[in-house]
Amino acid sequence: MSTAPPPQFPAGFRWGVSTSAYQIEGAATEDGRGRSVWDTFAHTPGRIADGSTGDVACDHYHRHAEDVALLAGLGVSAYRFSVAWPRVQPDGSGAVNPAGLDFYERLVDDLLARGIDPVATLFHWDLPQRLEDAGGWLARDTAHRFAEYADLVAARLGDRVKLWITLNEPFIHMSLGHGTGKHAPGRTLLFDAFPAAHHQLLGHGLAVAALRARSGSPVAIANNYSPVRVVGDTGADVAAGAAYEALHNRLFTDPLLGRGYPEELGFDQTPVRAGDLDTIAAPLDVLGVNYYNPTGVRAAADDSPLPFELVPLEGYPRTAFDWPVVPDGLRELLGWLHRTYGAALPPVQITESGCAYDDAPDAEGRVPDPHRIAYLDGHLRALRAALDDGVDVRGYFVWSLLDNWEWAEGFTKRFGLVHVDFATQARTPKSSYAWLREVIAASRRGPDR
Ligand code: PNW
Repeated sequence: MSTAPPPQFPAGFRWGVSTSAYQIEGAATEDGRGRSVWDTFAHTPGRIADGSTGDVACDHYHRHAEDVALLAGLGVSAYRFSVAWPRVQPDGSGAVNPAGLDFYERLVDDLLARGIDPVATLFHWDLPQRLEDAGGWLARDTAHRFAEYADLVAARLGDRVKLWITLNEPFIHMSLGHGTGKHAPGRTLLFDAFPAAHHQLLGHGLAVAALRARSGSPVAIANNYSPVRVVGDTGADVAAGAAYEALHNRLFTDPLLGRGYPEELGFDQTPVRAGDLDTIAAPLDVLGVNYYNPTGVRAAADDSPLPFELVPLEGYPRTAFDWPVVPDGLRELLGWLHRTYGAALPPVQITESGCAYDDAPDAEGRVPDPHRIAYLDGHLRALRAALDDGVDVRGYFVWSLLDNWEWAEGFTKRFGLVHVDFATQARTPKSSYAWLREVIAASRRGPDR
């Protein structure tokens, strides 16, 4: 870690932390909540590394007041949470569960009372199981159901949520949820998962219109990006890098920013109907960027069904997830977005950035996490460099406030600024929490240090 003071950011820069509903809320069967694909998946033996489920998770549904106090103590200007669709509409369409909307209204009002901007993600992968039973995101109708749900949430909270995020990481939901089956709903369609991409994007576009009709707040989507590092120097390696870039970084962003789907991927365009691309390209106020690490890519072996092979990047420190720590990748990525999309690129907010380490309390009950401090310090310096390069970045959200239920990894990966003892639900701010609090406070004071 650099010993220089952390860099300064412009006045009005949005400091935040992010979470998602299924990863923290628990209370899976309370107050009328319906089942989601993640309830089904987590309760299927063999799917989750430690056999756990999100039934209780961080028990945030009952401890939200304590968690909002932790946000206030950190001094963030914004909090990104997600609304669980099956809490609001247990069957994914039709009847509304008033207790679900009441919960998010209490949370939003509590945040506002503390001077924290509520940033609401409408879909962070927890599709109502009833909709999955009717085809899920492979069915076009799900896009219309999503817009109906967005309208319901905005009708209640449209005057108080300060930034809407329609979808979280539709690429991961398509690829891991519908391509490889590592995530819910566990489909293994490989490249035939494209309809799940198109229908998510169509749902996004329809939801943008619904949100604009109900709320004056800006609208965004949160995509994950990974700068591509070609490993090898043959023409085939370079071509493989370009193919992976089209899949991971452009499949969703090209159509969102008015360019249509990248043709070189050769996806069957049957699900794309007249007018869909215009709906999807509805202007965005902000592009949410989730960044974790770059990806090493080289040409695949001749007998591979894929046009590329992913290879671990050597020579970097690694997190507990075995992801390489590459802060410069953030600057590289933002430069790539800036060059690739030019004037079509909306202002950016980093909607997720963070790392998992095996953090545990020491003999004094403190939780030192110097690796996370070094990680965040490096990424903030890279972000500052990207601003100096001319990229318009308006904020930085850390994943995550709390150690939480990390999808297929269960409770084995701790991403929090706050340690959670899952046996007692005790929350203990880690040393990174105190560090970030000082960075935010210093940034607010301005450059006279
Ligand atoms: C994101 N991958 O997920 C999600 O938005 C969060 O809910 C999650 O907790 C966080 O990143 C940390 O994983 C990802 O395998 C899940 O490349 C998997 C991958 C990337 C992002």
